[in-house]
Amino acid sequence: MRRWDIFCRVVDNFGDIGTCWRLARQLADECGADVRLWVDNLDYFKCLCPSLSTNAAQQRIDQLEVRHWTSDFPEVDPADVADVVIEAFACELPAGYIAAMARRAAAPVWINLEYLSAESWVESCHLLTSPRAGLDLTKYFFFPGFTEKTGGLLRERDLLATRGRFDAAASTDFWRSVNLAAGSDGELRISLFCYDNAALPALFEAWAAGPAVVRVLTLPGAATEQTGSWFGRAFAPGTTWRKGSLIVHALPFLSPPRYDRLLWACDVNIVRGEDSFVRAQWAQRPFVWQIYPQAENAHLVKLDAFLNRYLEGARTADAVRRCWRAWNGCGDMGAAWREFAANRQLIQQHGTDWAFRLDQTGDLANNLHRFVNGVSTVNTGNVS
Ligand code: TRH
Repeated sequence: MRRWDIFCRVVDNFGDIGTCWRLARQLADECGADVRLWVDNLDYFKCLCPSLSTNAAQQRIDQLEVRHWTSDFPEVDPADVADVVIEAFACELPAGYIAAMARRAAAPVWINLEYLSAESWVESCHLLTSPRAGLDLTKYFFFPGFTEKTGGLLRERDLLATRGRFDAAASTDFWRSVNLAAGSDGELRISLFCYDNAALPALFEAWAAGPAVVRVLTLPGAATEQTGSWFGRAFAPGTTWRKGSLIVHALPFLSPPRYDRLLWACDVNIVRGEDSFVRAQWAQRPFVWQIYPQAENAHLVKLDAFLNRYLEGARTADAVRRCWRAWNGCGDMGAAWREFAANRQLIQQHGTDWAFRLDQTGDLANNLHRFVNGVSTVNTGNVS
């Protein structure tokens, strides 16, 4: 099971490629896999990985082979089909590639890697199979998740140790690298990565009117653009604005390791989508999540499912729930923020305990690698 093909279609934003690239690197680094990553949109990928060429059909990025997945997918020789084929987030594989999978001497292990959800049905659907009609192929559904009955979350082997070594000096170095001095006592530093959010003006008002300095670091996209609208001026990386107790700096897009360090250095993180949401959990700092909005408010069910899991037994459950729900459009943001901030130390402790619990479920890349090896052993009849 050495050769892996991962297919990633970028729907929008950075989460699809951010997750696939992270998985690909971990499979190569920690599981010795030979990975080809097929991506249909290299422009989003380049934001995460500036050394990527957006013109190359094929290129090496560290130990990975990156292929540009275009609509004119090349003819595939069955021998060129990988041992393991990952279809990320139900992106439909090219028809010619599926035909080649069916003609391969030994069928590859075919995995559909699903989106992350804390809903309880995930446990019963994890590892379900779906035979491909007319072809001798089986697809397995692999769900990330928060319990040992799911595939777990992406977490590099050394992540928690590196996080643990990130001390005050490392934090000062990080701030210097983005042209800021270290934080002072009584000041709150908050990273802000979000979608367009109707609750943002109320949150800014609460910060501006609060007793302590709140220094906000906005990331490119809606966070920075909405901040510009709120201040009524253009806002671009490198600018700083102030109103009352609120100071806002616009940061450029950071490389994934530097984004992690920002999460570790801040007192509170506001994150979105899927991958930054997971990184915030490993950061072990109080965080607020804006979930990817879906039609008919379907996302609110997923938000509550996560809150129920995350806050089980937490003393600060009400404060966290109210703040997260307000940030996702349900409630009074200003009041909810004040309650969240007042409970920050307890929420911080809860985050550390939560990360420890998550760590017990293993990590997604290694769980997936183990599962795939189990399937291939059964398929080839090599059960010892
Ligand atoms: O960009 P997103 O909104 O992606 C979303 C979600 O994945 C969502 O579930 C999916 O349906 C949709 O895309 C199509 O948010 P997410 O998932 O947090 O991805 C952002 C990635 O960008 C993540 O890997 C972190 C990374 N990042 C950096 O590396 N540097 C940065 O400066 C920032 C702001 C993000």
